[in-house]
Amino acid sequence: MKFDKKVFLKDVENILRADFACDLATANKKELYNAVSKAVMQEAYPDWIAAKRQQKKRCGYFSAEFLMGRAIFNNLMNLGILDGVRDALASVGEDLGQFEEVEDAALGNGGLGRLAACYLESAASMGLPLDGYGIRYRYGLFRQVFADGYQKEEGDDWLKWGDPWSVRVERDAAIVHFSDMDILAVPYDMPIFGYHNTVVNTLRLWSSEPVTAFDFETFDTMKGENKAVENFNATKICDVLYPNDNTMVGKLLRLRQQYFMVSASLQDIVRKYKAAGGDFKALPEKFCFQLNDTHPVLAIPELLRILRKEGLSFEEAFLVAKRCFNFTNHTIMAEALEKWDALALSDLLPDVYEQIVACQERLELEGLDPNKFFIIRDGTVHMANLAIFVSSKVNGVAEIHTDILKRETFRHWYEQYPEKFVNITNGITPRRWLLLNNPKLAAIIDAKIGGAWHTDLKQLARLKPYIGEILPDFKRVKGENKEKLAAYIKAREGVEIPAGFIFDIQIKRLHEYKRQLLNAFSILHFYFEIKDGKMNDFPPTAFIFGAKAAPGYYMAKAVIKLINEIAKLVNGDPDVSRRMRVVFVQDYDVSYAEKLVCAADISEQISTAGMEASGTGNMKFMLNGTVTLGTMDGANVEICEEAGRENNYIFGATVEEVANVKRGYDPLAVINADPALKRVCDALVNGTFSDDRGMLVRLHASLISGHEPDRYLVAYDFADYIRVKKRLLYEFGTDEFYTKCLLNLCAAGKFSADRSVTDYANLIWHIN
Ligand code: 26W
Repeated sequence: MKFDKKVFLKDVENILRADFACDLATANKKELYNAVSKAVMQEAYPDWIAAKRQQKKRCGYFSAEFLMGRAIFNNLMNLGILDGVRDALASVGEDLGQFEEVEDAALGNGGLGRLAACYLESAASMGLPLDGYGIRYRYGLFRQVFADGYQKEEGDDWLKWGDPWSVRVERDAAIVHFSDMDILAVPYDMPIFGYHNTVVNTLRLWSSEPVTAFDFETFDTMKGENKAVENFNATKICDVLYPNDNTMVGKLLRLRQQYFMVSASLQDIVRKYKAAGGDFKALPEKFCFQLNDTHPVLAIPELLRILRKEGLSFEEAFLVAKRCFNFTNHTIMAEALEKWDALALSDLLPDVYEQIVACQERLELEGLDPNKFFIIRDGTVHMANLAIFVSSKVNGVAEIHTDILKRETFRHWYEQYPEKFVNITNGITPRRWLLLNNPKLAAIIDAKIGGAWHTDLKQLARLKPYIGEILPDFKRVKGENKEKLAAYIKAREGVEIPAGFIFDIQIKRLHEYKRQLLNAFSILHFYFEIKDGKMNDFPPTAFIFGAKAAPGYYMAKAVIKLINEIAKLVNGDPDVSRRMRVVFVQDYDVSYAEKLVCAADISEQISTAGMEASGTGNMKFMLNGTVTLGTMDGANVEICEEAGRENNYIFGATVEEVANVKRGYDPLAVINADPALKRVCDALVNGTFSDDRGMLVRLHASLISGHEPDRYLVAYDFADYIRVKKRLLYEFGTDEFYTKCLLNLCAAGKFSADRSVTDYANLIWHIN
């Protein structure tokens, strides 16, 4: 984008006057933020409007979550005006950095939502016509605070800074029909700017409003109909994002949310397609839809419903839908696979349910074994099965994950329809996750190989011959990033972390399978060793955690409490705190991640093998020149393929071993046979820690008793983890070690979301 400082400041001043009745001299931070953002938006409108008019085939990315993070810096960077705006503001005595206080748009939980955000950015940067469709939650993911080491949740009022990057598009409003009420869906469009290329795609988020407040003239079909006034507050549908990551809660409100977003999106798309004179049987030539996990799968019966109303036979509609939809699975955890009670669904959405029944009948026509192939069974609707049956392609998100889908989770379906299944390994956008969050490292790379890697990440391989040369600069920049992070942690958490320590970081949602507990156990073990004088040469290390636990996930919250207790013990013990610090940062989010990722020495990716579909945090660390301490799980496997296993620190049971170990596994025997492990486990229940809620006792019990004791093999992998982690800590700091870091960076090319979306475009969407 062309940038003229004078024009820009004039625009800002005009907006300040019109919207806030103030000027540059008197505007507060929020007013300035809104005016600056809107001034940029004004400049971008022509390209955006032009893009919306394009006729070529587009893909809709349907997702219940988009974890966009903070928009302003990313948008300015992609438009090529980051420095221009910074200078312009500086010339009037304002610091662009002040907008670091602006709330993240946290309309997502974790990996799945952040992936959607990365894909939108990458598609725009690659010039691919991909638009996001989702929900404009009034409150995003809860804000986390610790009280006495226990997690507490607070509402996330992300709109309190305003929403200058969105436009309300009332003309595209749609009415969503439930059996007990009608709800108005109003879209808010957010531009998605490609990197330095004038492409502008759209993220369309739907907001729910009462129909009664709306101008009925817009809707011919509604004219004269006397709609009952709802006693239900329509805005409730979009009130809040469900904070569960990986566990299905069968709440009717969630079902309403899911239908609300897909119905509004499809009604709008079909309405425009029809107005342009489109033949419905040719719809797949103009549109396809990627279903981001099962959450938007009601789109399938909704499209069938709409097409049948338009006069297509079921078979015709079915064939159109099958060509339009594709489905991505993001987890093999059984508790996350969505299923809905058939009665509840048919009560709330009778016309939609009818289409699901028709799909079940269509499936039966294929003459397959009904014990293996079903959509509705025993009064339950299986959303993943519906998605597989009525779609063109089904994909997993890393090689190992897709293999497990084929071999286990969806085995029968794979054997029946092998051509449907493809792998698309996840990726991350290198703009946000290197250029923006680590500009000094980016500059080192630019100076050696130029800037082509910004949109072609495989170019990083060309840095390999220069590793020796850039080593000193790399170390210096890493050190500076660590200083910055340490200052930030001091300010936010009140914990002192010497920047000279090794920064060992685990950041991701809190889940038992991700095994933050295993990491905590290792820290406790090192603590005891240091106390006993057995590790007087322990390399000074800061163990840093960031994670939110679902509010109803008891065990996850117990792990947070444990780690906070360990932090208190370690940091408060002068014998040990010279060699170790522990901090669990509060309210970990995308913006915090940006600061942590560029300052890490060790990336902890330690899930039980077979459980982490891919992971994308692992890629962010790698791209910032960090070694992985991890299991052979998810994309870690491919990271080792690309960067060399010898340049990372791999431990633990493999997928095959996990399956074997689980037969007749006796964790108590493992614990009793290992005095170091026993000591750590005992600490949970022998009064080492304060815990007035008895959480740690239950954590302990989960390892040794119950239906499936130590389900995630913490005890089994403990010894190997300690062995490899020790080796890593003692190897830290040599030139050899930093070379490993840079070899990882050079090999990160595969994990660009630019590659992922290009794969989707070629193999699945057939768009360009
Ligand atoms: C219905 C409850 C629910 C909520 C969220 C079920 C499932 C989910 C998501 C599928 C969980 C999720 O975010 N999965 C993560 O997706 C990432 C992107 O593909 C992967 O990198 C992570 O490994 C995977 O855990």
